[in-house]
Amino acid sequence: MSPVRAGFLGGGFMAAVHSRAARAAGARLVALASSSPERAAQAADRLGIGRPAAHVAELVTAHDIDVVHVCTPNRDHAEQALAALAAGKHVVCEKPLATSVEDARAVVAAAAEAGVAGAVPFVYRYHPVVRQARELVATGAVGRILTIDGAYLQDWLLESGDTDWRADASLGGASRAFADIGSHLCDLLEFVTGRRIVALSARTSTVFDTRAGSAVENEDIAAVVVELEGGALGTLLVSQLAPGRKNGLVLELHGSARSLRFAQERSEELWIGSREGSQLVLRDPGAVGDRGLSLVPAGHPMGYQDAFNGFVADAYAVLDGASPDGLPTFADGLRAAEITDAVLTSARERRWVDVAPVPAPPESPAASKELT
Ligand code: SOE
Repeated sequence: MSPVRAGFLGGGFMAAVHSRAARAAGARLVALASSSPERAAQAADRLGIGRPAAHVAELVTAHDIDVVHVCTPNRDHAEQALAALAAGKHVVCEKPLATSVEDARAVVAAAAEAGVAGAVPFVYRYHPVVRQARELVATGAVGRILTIDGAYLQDWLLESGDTDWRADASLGGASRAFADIGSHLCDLLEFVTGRRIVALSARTSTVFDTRAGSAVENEDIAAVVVELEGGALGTLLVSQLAPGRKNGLVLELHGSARSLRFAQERSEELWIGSREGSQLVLRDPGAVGDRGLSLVPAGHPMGYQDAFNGFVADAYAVLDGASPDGLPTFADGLRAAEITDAVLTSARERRWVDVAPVPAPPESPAASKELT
């Protein structure tokens, strides 16, 4: 297939990560649009992307673009994804897919209708040891899953002077910490265990009423108790005010035979616990589940950008008609919106809330639309 021709909306940290991954996947980096033509020109130059676009509409309708990467503030994700889908583009949209369940549903429906691919970067699925953990659960090595202990802790919003658009509910959405990083934790939990969250009870807190002089209307912290299909119970803590935790995503599960623990800041390791003794397994290309995600031999640490590169390579493979195992699609973006909505409802009404079951995937000729 001719190289995928990629366009980018947004010029910040995630646009840099997406563009590096697109380049690694062999794409042509055609154009970038941002909040102004000047910012687009600066970002296109900094990221080595073909040309700046005057605005979003120009980019999503460009004849020489096949895939649009949406890397803008959360409020714009659904609208921009819908515009790209309406133009027949495949879309890789940063999470959250939308800031409401209703908008997320609309994006899922639009992608199915357009018969194009839609992916959302729940990229922690792409660490090889995460696939190994998933395989150990799927093959029964862990036994019956009994409990989950998960957390996603950061410290970049620890001080009242720390802020960015995520702390503005009109740009980031009604949920901040949970929608931003709790969504990764829940996606990883459901992906590794193969079991859905069926009910939850949540509390949230906002430590500072204002940040850098602006009112704050979304949460800094979420504590959630979850019940999974099959009866497993779990506790999840999400905070962006945990000193010293930079990107502290941790998932630990306890089965009737073994326990597993993955810590993203030590992404080459998988802890496997048992009553007879425990082991710390290092990433190994020959391990079950690796599926070719290991790009280098054991002992040569891979990292976050490698995981992202694996995700984008899979997202692009769909354009060739492939169905990569474990690719997070728009359906997973909708799932995250449903769980986030349940967390906000539970915290507001101080009660257990059932989480909407996952609908059957719509029959769609997704990505059957070969690139011309
Ligand atoms: C900021 O919290 C952030 O960049 C998230 O938006 C990403 O999804 C996460 O992977 C790292 O932290």
